Amino acid sequence: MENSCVDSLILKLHDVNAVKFGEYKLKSGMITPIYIDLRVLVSYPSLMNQVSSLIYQRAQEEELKFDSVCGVPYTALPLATIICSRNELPMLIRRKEAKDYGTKRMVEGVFREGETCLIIEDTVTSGSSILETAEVLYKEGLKVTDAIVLMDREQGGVPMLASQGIRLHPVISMFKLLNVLLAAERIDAQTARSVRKFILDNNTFSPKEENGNGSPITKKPCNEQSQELSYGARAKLPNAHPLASKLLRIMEEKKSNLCVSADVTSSEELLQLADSLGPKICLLKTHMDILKDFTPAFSQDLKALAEKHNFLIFEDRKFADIGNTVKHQYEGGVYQISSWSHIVNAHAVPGPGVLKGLSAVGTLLGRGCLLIAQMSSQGSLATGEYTQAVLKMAEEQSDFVIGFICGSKISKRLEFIHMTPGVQMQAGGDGLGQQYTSPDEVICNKGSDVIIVGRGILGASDRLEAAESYRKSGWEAYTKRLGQTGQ
Ligand code: S5P
Repeated sequence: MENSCVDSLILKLHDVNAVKFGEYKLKSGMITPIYIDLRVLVSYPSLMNQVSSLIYQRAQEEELKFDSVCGVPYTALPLATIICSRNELPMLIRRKEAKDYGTKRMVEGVFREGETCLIIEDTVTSGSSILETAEVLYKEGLKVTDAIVLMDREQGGVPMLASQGIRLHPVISMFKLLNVLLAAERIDAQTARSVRKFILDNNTFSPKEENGNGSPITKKPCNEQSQELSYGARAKLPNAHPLASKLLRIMEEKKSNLCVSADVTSSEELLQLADSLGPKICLLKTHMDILKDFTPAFSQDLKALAEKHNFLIFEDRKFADIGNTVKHQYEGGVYQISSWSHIVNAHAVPGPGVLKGLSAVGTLLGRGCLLIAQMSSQGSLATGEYTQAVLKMAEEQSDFVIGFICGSKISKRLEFIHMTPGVQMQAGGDGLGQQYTSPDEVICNKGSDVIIVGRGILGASDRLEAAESYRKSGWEAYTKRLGQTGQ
């Protein structure tokens, strides 16, 4: 879906007061700083048409297969009608109450048992009204696998419905809406921040997992988890950064959440590693400044190997300076990092300027950045409130930040990728402060997405065999987390 179409729709929704900022009381009694009221849409026919087209486009993008369409009453009913009429699709109407005469049917329209119905909804908070409609359809023998929503408030609807076997595809999500309104100066940074905070603090699906000290979320043990989406499903989230989507797709395709940290000092050895371990990994992490013989030609060879084996390159540069300096460090100098590395990382210490400087170079090239939210080394200062501040910085610049270097899952936003270094099969350390955790602990219990392994593989007598065993462990921990087996 064209970003510009969604952006212009967001501005129009704001024009017609379908999105309001202030203090509004919800049905639950809760006070919200943002109110979405799409009931006004019926008064704006061209907007109705635009919204209906985008909803239908979303279904096409996902290549959804269905036999009929049902709008959740009442606001989504006319939207479903337009979609069905324009595209000549059979529609079903769900009654709110069974009529007390005649057929007593809860679902009007012609259908056969076992057919699939696509649900359309205007706004989702928890996902409960979609589920309610799905349950009525189930009772009639219909199947519901997917739903499309115009506006997802990102308060737990996607994972809640996923846990019930329904994939929810939003056209607009709350964070996207805020970014567009902020960029267009319709709202100020303070308003955007307070809405973001409200949304993050009021997740309806999983209970609040932060403790009062602002410590990061650590996942419950695997078997107690319910909020999970596969890497492949996360790749398709509408707000996912294209590079994050690409990495998630690679992970799903190659069944690998392994990033090898290729900390070797000769370029020949690095290329040999990339070529031999390439099929096992989703990502190759480098420290170019430890190579004794770097040349620009070498970085091009590495890029070619990344294409050959379908992995991404992550230069672990840990930028930590003012925007203007990191811009030069990223683009120029000996290494010209931005020309060959898909992903880089940065410390949040300098404040948001570090990301502004990097994104000035990286955005046009389609690059992405990981923020260092926690470190694996003993005595690290990146904890507690610092980690929380990093999280906020990432949310505010999610058009360039694709995730985190961290010890455990710290953000509930499924678009962010969590990567964890300090991984070996056996817990322990290296005598210089490094601390190791096992792949199972990192992926399954801590809820991270990618294991970063250096010496666990480089120090093995058979590096390929070691890489395969880390890939297998990481993947098994992930499938365990998803509650699946045997992949
Ligand atoms: O907190 C961190 C962040 C990073 S990026 N701890 C880390 O160890 N790293 C990097 O991960 C580190 O620079 C090294 O390249 C790799 C870990 O290597 P290993 O040999 O200890 O697995």
